[in-house]
Amino acid sequence: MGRKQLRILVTGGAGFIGSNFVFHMLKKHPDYHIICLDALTYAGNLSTLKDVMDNPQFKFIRRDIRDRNAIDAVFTEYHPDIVVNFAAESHVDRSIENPGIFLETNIIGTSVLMDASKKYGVSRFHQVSTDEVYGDLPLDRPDLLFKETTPLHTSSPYSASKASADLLVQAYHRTYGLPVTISRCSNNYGPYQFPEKLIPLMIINALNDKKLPVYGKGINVRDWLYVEDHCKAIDLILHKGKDGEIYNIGGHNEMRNIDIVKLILKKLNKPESLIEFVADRKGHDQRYAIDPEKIHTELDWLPETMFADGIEKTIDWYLSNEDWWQETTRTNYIFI
Ligand code: NAD
Ligand code: TDX
Repeated sequence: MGRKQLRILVTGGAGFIGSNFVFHMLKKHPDYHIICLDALTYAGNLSTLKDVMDNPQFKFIRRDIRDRNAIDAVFTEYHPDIVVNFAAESHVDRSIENPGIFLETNIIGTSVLMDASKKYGVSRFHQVSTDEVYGDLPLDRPDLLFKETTPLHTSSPYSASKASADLLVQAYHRTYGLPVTISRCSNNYGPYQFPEKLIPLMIINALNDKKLPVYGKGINVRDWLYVEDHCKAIDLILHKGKDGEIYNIGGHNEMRNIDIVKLILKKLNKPESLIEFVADRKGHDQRYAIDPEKIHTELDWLPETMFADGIEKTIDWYLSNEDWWQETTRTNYIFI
């Protein structure tokens, strides 16, 4: 893909990773046009985008990726060269309570976007997927990692819906020749993460001297990546990735939930007595661990933010942006 003033349609850009991606792209490629499409569900927050709303290269449109007519009209009006699909229902606990909306948005919504991409023509459809499509790894086998060739083996309705979308993306590539790429990233953390996810929930509860609910014994392992590193990896895939390929993204940073919770309490100078062990998540995945060798060797990507720095920056961000999380927890239904 040569240098060109690309028009990129970013779906789910009012959410956590999508908004960080919008910021990254406007900064890194100031000549690109970014069209941000988001339905503003409970997880989407327009105030997140306030600093870029007046940027002439940026346009926000409130649309639902399940709405075929609306999506068709968006493609007619904006002619995107590239689509990056972040839009999704993303919280595992919600998928266990109410799977239906996950199937609608994550599977049907993705197919609606790909139908429009096929009809109007795009040079790339990029699907933002997750390491959860591989299922989990045992805690006592640190030698095992998820590779791009690891079979899909999902646990929750959320991960099953994301894996279904991945299969559809591959089907559109093989059947219709749609130029696609898929990235599967490990757990992200950083600014603007909705406070139902582990790290922001624990920071905010600790600040409010509320109990910190740790599922089971807290020994489940996640592989954490600073959100900016994820955004840089997607940018690279758009420009240098090969059609039809899948790229795992992760930084070899495995941690137990309980250790993250204790670290947050320590940084905030709060007592460990705030920790409350609660009933385990149904079907709780034990361990995720990404092998990022392919994106490293083929696209020269490496994570830049070490966890010690990233968690510090993240805690500082929540400390200085209380307005954001107060507003988002007031206006949107969440579990805290
Ligand atoms: P998020 O829940 O913070 O944001 C999702 C955004 O999508 C919200 O702004 C929401 O309003 C929007 N949205 C939801 N349904 C929509 C619809 N029908 N039409 C249009 N917009 C809709 O999620 P996130 O954590 O930023 O995750 C973004 C993507 O990255 C998801 O596809 C997720 O599966 C994937 N992912 C997330 C992580 C992680 O750790 N958070 C890791 C790997 C992959
Ligand atoms: O209150 C909690 N207590 C707790 O112990 C919450 C919310 C979570 N947990 C545990 C469950 C997990 O083992 O912490 C771990 C992380 O939980 P989440 O933040 O809900 O993330 P996870 O289930 O790992 O999924 C995340 O990573 C992959 C994102 O939400 C997904 O969108 C992404 O695909």
